[in-house]
Amino acid sequence: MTVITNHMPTAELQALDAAHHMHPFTANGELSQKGARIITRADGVHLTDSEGHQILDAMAGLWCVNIGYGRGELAEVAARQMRELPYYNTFFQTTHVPAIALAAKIAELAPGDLNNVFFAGSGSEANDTNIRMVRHYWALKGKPSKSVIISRKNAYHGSSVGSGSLGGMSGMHAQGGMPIPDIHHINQPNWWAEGGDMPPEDFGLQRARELEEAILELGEDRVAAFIAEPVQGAGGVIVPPDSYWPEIQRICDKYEILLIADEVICGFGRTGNWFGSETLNIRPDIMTIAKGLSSGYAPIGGSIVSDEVASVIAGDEFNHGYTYSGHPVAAAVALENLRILEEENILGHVRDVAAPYLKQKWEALTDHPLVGEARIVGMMGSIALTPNKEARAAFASDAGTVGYICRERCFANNLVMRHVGDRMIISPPLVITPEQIDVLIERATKSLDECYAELKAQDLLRSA
Ligand code: PXG
Repeated sequence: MTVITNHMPTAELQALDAAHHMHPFTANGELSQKGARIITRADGVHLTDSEGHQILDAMAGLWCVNIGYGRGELAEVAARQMRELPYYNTFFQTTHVPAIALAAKIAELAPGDLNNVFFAGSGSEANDTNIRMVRHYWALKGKPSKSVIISRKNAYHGSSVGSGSLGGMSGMHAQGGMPIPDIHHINQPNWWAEGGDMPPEDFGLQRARELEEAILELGEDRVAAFIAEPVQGAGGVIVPPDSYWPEIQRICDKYEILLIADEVICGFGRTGNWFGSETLNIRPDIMTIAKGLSSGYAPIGGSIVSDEVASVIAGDEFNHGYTYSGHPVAAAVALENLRILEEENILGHVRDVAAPYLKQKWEALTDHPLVGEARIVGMMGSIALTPNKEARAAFASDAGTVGYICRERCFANNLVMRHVGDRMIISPPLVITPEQIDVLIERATKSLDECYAELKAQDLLRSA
């Protein structure tokens, strides 16, 4: 196969990138010394870089390319839509066919009475919508004091000022004046790192009951909503103990608290159902969606809103919206993506083939001396690296030192497997085959072996 690399040498492109391109979540000074890896094309589950390396993308881009790369149908639909109606807005009492059709399709797929869609350009924007919508909802119901949104530490809900405030990433809150007022964070259900001597199920209950404690402390008349990812993604694929979500649901039902499920990663097949809320048995009032909605082929996000909440919001002008809310090209692409997910029974492939196979191989990684726990739900998994499994010990080095070494080994072995602190995470395209999963595991194991050798050589196998 002829591999098309680039019209310019890698070094020249890297120099231009370093000179002009500010990367997100990156120490750009450091990167410009090193040079960014340049991805030139992709097909199926594989990326090609400017040096011609074929890389297995076990992160599906940034958790989003659910149907895999290279689906020409989406390109066709985008081109057709651009010719027909490249842009029109959905303000001022207008609409267009792609937005209508996509909203109707999402309403059909979403569970319960989640029948109403407010479009955004991304997950961050959608969560900003949610902040304003839930507060406005309570104001319209005559309870304007219900403005506090409870979220969790180490949650990720986006990077705008609002959504970044909802998120519980301390590194983000430390920069740029976040969080905004009336956001409250409780602890996460991360048993491996924080469960101490408790059995996981007891720990799950204890962490869920922090929600109740927070509601009672703040006052029920102050709390508007609780927001959480069914399974925390960017926080390190933290799968909660089974006891956690039923207790959260009970608490939200007991008090007058709206439940927002952030489905940006879990949605559109990632957990084996259309929504993570179905897999984890959650009944949200609002869902945040993005990423897998278009498999990342076009930027689009949104909020799926219950009939109850939508009917209250409909009683007033909601002074909120984005130029690209329901963008026709993005909406048409998303609709085609949903067609492919549905008609090719990709969720069936996840449930019956890919997820069971991956689970078996993934959990076997705990045989490796570096791997403490392995957790996986559908097609999102994590392993905790540790110097001492029995003690569930953290490394003596700064969190992320070991994870970074492992990630560098993965990159060198043509595998995109990320690290969050000292956890390694995967979220491959849903269409990955068992043969490709074998390659993934083979490269991951080789990388773990090399990482282990490097830790030994550098005397980094010490416990905190
Ligand atoms: N909610 C969740 C659960 C997410 O994972 C967002 C909201 C925000 O979506 P946008 O489209 O505004 O990025 C996300 C995004 C990482 C990483 O390092 C994860 C995300 C974004 C960037 C980096 O894993 N998730």
